[in-house]
Amino acid sequence: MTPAYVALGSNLGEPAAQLCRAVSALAALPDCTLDKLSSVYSSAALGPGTQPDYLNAVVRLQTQLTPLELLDALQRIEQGQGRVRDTRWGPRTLDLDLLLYGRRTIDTQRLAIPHPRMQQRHFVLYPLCEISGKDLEFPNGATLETYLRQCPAEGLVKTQHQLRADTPTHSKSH
Ligand code: A4P
Ligand code: MG
Repeated sequence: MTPAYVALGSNLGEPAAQLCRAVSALAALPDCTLDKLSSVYSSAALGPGTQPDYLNAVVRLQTQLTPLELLDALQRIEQGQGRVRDTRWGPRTLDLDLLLYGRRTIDTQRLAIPHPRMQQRHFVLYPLCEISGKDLEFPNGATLETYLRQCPAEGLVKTQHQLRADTPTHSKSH
């Protein structure tokens, strides 16, 4: 089993409900165990134009899927929740980004791990720290603490929403 961290984001169509549905779908993935869930955080949208605020969270899976199999699974979950890919950084019902996969580095067009922009994003780093601790090591040997020091939490608000894996969308098959 390899630990894989996944970032969840939504700013359309009842974001809190979208995140809970995504958690249920992640919990139901074959060859994966969902073992940690962060709090849900709110922040202003980073990107072009005016968009609704985002809700974000990070979860950890222990997985036997390969990185590409996991990416495929994440994209199927996004599509299942009505994700339409039009504008880059545009508003979305659900965004699932693979942040880290063990200590692997991957740099292809389809998949880049660690996620290339995660080190600059408070809405990724702080929920990640909540479930991994600040000593988490990146493939380059840097710790999460180093990145947190360079990324103020200003504008990031911990909400009362709880991530729950309720009402599984399908049963788990092995
Ligand atoms: N891809 C490559 N590496 C990865 C990876 N590690 N995880 C490829 C997931 N996908 C990866 O992604 C485009 C392509 O990236 C995929 O086809 C995949 O093969 P996408 O999800 O279709 O497009 P996107 O999300 O619009 O682009 P991107 O670059 O993932 O956007 P970001 O960087 O995730 O930014 N503001 C707040 N407050 N909170 C947010 O969550 N999110 C974004 C999206 C902008 N502003 C935000 C937030
Ligand atoms: Mg994305």
